[in-house]
Amino acid sequence: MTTILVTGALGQIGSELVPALRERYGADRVIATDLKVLPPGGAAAVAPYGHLDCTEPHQLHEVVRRYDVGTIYHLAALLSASAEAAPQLAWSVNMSGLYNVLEVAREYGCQVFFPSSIGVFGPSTPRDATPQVTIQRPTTIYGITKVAGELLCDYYAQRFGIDTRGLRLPGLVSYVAAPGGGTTDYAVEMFTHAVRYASYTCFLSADTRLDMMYMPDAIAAMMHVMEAEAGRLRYRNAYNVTAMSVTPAEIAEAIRRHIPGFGVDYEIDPVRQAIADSWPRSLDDSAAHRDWGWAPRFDLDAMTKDMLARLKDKLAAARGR
Ligand code: NAD
Ligand code: AKB
Repeated sequence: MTTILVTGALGQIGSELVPALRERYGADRVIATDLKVLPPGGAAAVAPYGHLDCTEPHQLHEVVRRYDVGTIYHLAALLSASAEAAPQLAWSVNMSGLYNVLEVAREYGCQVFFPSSIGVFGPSTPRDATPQVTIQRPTTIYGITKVAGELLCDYYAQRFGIDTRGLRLPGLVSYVAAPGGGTTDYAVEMFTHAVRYASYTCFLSADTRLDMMYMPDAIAAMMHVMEAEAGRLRYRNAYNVTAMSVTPAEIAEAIRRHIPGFGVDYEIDPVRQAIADSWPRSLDDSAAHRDWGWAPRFDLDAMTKDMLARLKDKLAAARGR
């Protein structure tokens, strides 16, 4: 049996994907890797863990060869706001990293998961019920790397027969690890600030509508598309998936049903607002429903209830330490 390699494993998604993969396929079969150097003793908690810079092809080769890797979940990337602050680095990590992963996959015959994003769309894309196949002319460096990534994954599938699969993920909401430099991070911050301080200053305007998804649904979607029968996948790279289309004001209102005094004010960050304004307000993910049975479990109210309960437990545990 081959093993599963996860790059960028210490980030928002990897922190929950790695335990889910280990639960399903066995703890020893999932190798977590990241650029981050763990503090002394820290590696034991996520073992098997290795330092891996995906822009260094020889490091990837070494890990794939040594652990007999058969599947790669390639999560390492700079997200939209971080990428806009460092476009050259974003190109290097997001494009060279993916190219190196695809090359090693070609050499060793690995299956590859590529997390694309709603960032592949731009101002000329229809913004409501954005179709699966539509205009993709993003105006961010993040979106450009994600469109190029989708195309590169399709190329490796067609040209070299590599089993590449991807999802266009919306903003992900989670409580395990903090998000890393995205435009949709406000949603996670709003929940954590609601529990800690009962107030939050939001960097997007109250009526900015974007797609979101709770992390358990995102993890299920990734594992589901990777296990789907290949013949059913009409759009390998990548499927639109969503769970809800919401604004900051609507999330705040949902939180207020549990924390009545929760106060939100708005101090717009022009960079992240411009990114959000270039993205869809809602996605049409009917192709994913049809082709491989995608169905989210959490809507806004279910996510809000679970997020607040988990965050309160986390805070209580931290205070009891
Ligand atoms: P994150 O920023 O939380 O984590 C990314 C991880 O990659 C970090 O731990 C970082 O240390 C690591 N990394 C950075 N450069 C690296 C390098 N050169 N080599 C190896 N590791 C490196 O991101 P995330 O939210 O976990 O996202 C993972 C993937 O999913 C990304 O490709 C992102 O574009 C995509 N995605 C995320 C979301 C979301 O809302 N979180 C939405 C759509 C798509
Ligand atoms: C970001 O905001 O950059 C990510 C994404 C939607 O790709 N969360």
